[in-house]
Amino acid sequence: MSADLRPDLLLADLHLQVAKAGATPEASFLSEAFLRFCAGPAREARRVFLLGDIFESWVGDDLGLADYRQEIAALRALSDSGVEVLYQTGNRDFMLGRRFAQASGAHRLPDEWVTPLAGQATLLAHGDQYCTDDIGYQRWRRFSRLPLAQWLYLRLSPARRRRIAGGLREGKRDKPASIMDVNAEAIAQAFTRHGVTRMIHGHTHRPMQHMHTVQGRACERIVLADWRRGHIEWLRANVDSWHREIL
Ligand SMILES: [Mn+2]
Repeated sequence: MSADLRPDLLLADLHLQVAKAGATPEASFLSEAFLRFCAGPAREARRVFLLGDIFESWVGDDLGLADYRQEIAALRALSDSGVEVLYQTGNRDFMLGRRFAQASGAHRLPDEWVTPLAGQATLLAHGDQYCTDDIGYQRWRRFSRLPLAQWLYLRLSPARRRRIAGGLREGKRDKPASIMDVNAEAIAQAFTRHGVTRMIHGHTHRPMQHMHTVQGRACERIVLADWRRGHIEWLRANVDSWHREIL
């Protein structure tokens, strides 16, 4: 049997918005771009990695499956076509649950995941866990991942859940840019903890290729771009190289 030469595609921070009557042009632009991606370039991949914040807001599977019906159907068609769809959750869509996985056919990965990619073991993450200078956020992150906190949240009314999610988005706007980026020490520790020399993450919306030296070893950190009007991007990892594809 010949080797599988299909590429892996990686994307993050699509921030897909709920498409409904009166939706902003931005919302439908992103949604249409995602549907085109799923029906087009993604079909040639071996694996598609969604590294978090696929959805601008996910307030529970009961509401999300209806809010994002088209996007989930597109993921289902993609996974049914034989492409492995894998995802991590971000700070916006960490409430993605089992019913999302069942409906989409996508498989959830832990918050840090090492996999062979473009010829070397690569650590994948959303990236918010490395923003350790934002102490308030890290405290919130720990709390919001507690099963009891999530259980209680899901018992609130839909309107209340949406209000809380909206309030959290607003609160983030006043923070200084410096604490919104990753912390160098947290990054070094992640390279060391997983024994890898390459990592790929999103979250910061600062697409870049960074070189780090960690315990004498050269390490590469690739930051994925967020999606916005006029800039749709994913990373294509081939057998032994990678590049960004930008629409
Ligand atoms: Mn994020």
